[in-house]
Amino acid sequence: MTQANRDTIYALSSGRLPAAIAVVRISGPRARFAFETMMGRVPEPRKATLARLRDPITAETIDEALALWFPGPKSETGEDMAELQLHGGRAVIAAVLTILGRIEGLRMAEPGEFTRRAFENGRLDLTAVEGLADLISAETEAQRRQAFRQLKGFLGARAESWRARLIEALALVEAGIDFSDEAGVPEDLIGPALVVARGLQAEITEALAGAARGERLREGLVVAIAGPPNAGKSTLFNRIARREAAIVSPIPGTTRDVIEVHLDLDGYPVTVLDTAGIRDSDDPVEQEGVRRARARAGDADLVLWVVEAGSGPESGNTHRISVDMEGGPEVWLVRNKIDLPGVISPEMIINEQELQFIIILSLSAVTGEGLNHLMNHISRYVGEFFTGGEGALITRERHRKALEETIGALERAVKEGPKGREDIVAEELRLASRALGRLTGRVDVEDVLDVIFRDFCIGK
Ligand SMILES: Nc1nc2c(ncn2[C@@H]2O[C@H](COP(=O)(O)OP(=O)(O)OP(=O)(O)O)[C@@H](O)[C@H]2O)c(=O)[nH]1
Ligand SMILES: [Mg+2]
Repeated sequence: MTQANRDTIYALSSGRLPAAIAVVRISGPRARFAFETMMGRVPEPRKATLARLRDPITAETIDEALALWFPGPKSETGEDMAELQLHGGRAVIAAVLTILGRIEGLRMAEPGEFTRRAFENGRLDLTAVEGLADLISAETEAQRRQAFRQLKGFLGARAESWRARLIEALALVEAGIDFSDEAGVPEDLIGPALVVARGLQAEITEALAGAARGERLREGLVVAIAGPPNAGKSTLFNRIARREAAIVSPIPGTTRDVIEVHLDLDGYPVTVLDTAGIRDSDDPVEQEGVRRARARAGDADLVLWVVEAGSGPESGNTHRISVDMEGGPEVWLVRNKIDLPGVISPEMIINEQELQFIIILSLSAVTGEGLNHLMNHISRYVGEFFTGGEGALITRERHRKALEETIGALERAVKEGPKGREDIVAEELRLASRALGRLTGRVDVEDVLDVIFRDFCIGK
């Protein structure tokens, strides 16, 4: 669709009303007309201007606002954009939106539509769009940093440069195919193309190595509290959450659903889960709770396996987790209720199963003794998980999939070898570049042709 016949969209872009200030934005070919209708003029570009807004039908003044005018294509969406900073009252905004709705060619924006237009007009690539979404939902310092880097093209620029090199390599091979019988075009173009492919393969593989870190930083590291019933899991969970988020009772089998809280540990996001006590039960509801507990603990990064310290048979349950979790999360043994009489100290642990754990902590979720020690251990674990190396390039499964696909195609091209079939190498390089193009959202075959003609000047 061309610029001129697109709908002009508008929306309240700021948060919940009432508020001190509310921001209404308008984007599209009729944005100028919208300003003229409401204010009788259009402010100077990019200069905050005080303006009276009037209802064009009754001529009544609605509000006095700051008006900003961003002519396209150098605006956020790439289109003409108008922005109003109004007093954030419900009636003010309702009146302004009503007036805008009455103007022909204007309609309310759909979710994400401003950003979508920015993408369609080439103002942002797909990874930057994702970075923007992440920035808006970032809850911790480290998340904010990662999202901002991505919005600014940390991944997009890398992917584009990989793709540019790939297209050069592809152009070499295609030139070999198309013009090999013509004088002046070198025969062996596959060799140099494969050198490029091999280099890219190594670089992308290295970038993928940090993928787990980047994805986790977006979603938060998951710490699951699990263990036998009545061990004090929910009590510990409430302590960590600093509120009564889960029900605690002396009746075993109290917790059924998985409950979660989000924490900010030194700027890193952590999701803590409380789960149902794991035991065999005839109650179908409890069975489901246990199934969920096992599943979520199995998918967690770290499991705190809580038992009653010195409770003998209960700690015998510890073997179950080590069986369930093989190759899965790291598991720490948390011996709870050390305030109760008859508890043996950790140095005295003679139970072989307990000794299998790398980290054994003793605490009382009721008195709080030993809790700091646990939190310090968790902080250190989280810190170690996220640090090391520069910021992760890959933050989503989508990125990982696209890059894995790229590497797969590069691998197949490289395997074909310099003496291999040109058409196969060309096809694999094309697949690789398409996968990269999907990453940034810029799949375009035209640029392959551009490079061929630019570099070889065939001129016929
Ligand atoms: N003395 C003492 N009692 C505790 C401690 N932690 C928990 N309890 C008590 O143990 C009982 C069970 O606590 P919960 O936190 O509900 O245990 P849970 O592991 O979540 O139990 P389920 O949800 O049934 O699996 C409650 O009566 C708690 O008050 C502790 O450190 N010391
Ligand atoms: Mg519980």
